[in-house]
Amino acid sequence: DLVALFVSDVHLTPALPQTTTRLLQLFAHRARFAKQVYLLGDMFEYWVGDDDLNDPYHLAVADAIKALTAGGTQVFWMAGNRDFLLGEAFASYTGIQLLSDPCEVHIAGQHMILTHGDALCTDDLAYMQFRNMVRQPAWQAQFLNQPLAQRKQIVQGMRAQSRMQQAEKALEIMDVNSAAVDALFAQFKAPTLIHGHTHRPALHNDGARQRIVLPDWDCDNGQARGGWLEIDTAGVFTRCTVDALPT
Ligand code: OKV
Ligand code: MN
Repeated sequence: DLVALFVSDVHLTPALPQTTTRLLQLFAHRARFAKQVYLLGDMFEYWVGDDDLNDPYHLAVADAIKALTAGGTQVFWMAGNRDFLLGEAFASYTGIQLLSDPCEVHIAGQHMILTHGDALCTDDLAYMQFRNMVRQPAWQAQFLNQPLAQRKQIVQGMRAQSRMQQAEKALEIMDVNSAAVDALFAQFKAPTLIHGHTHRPALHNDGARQRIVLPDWDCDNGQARGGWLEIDTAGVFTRCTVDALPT
């Protein structure tokens, strides 16, 4: 029996209609049978503030999450490096519960650590600096104080600059730092770590501990990338791909 399901890095945007459809299918079908759903970051390609919830695309996604929580499934949300500005207004509209990063959970008798994963990429010094800046409440308050259109423009500018420097691709494939992973395992003393972000889906098991890396999604561009992780009542994990969804 399905207990919980873990998803991250869907990068929802109207520019990826097939990816959006697949995620909504997951929410409408398999996820309904889970007691809990954990959304572990970068569900949106970017999020500039909860006042953008009026956007019909964002509203459609929010309504799909709302239908899940209304059906009795608990939905937990952890911020990624693209949607860290999602806040209480979105949470109360959809019924999701916001998680801090990292966080410790016990599910189906398993003690585990959940994190988005970007904080583990400590070798990327420039990104760590950027992250420290934009995660500060004061920085966020002044950013959110600007008009919605201006915020969108700022983020589009960042994205264009990132593409221009071809930094996006190079940095996006950067992997976790193993000392940062060791420190996280040591801090929580849990044998299991689940994260996304790196776009390197894998199951790393060294006998003492396991690190499960969730896949990124891209069902457009002629690809069928994407999937989620399930845990059943016996505490057994299953990795599922988008191919398992109804067509
Ligand atoms: C994505 C990464 C650039 C890594 C910014 C609010 C802020 C979203 C954003 C801006 C950057 C994503 C959306 C990009 C990933 C990089 C560099 C390294 C390690 C805000 C919401 F700051 F304005 F509030 N961002 N872009 N990197 O250019 O696509 O993942 S991005
Ligand atoms: Mn990410």
